[in-house]
Amino acid sequence: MTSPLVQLVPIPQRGDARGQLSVAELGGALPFVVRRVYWIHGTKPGVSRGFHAHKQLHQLCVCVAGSVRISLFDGRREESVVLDASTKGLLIGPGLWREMHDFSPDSVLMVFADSEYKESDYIKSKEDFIKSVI
Ligand code: T46
Repeated sequence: MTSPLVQLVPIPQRGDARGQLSVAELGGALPFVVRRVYWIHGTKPGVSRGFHAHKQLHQLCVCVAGSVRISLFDGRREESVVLDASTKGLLIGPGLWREMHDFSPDSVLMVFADSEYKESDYIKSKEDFIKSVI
């Protein structure tokens, strides 16, 4: 049986009368030590992003406001998921072509990564990616 490409992890939320607080911590929602955090916001209407894979990077994506659809492709299968709650984390490991579509105007996609930014870790050609995984 093949394992799903979309790996969702629940982000615990500690709500009280004041509102919500969500937490991603090592050993909880985060299976790796975080070395970088970035967030994608102010995405213009109709814009899609991504269109690359990573050689080694592991990431946890959480859409902390609004929504976005992320599609993952391993060279054979494609799966897609809508991130529309700050309680829904998506783990993306290496060897997956990722595309982000349908950003809502208010979306803030926060990404926790296990490595600093390295241009050399990107595979930006889909053809090269497919060759590397098949
Ligand atoms: C990913 C998806 C989910 C940096 O200087 N440092 C960084 O940490 C990042 C992530 C990007 N950049 C620079 C590189 C580009 O000049 O910011 C610019 C935009 O990055 P990029 O076009 O790679 O952004 P996306 O949204 O296509 O992809 C990003 C991540 O790069 C990627 O790792 O998995 O989000």
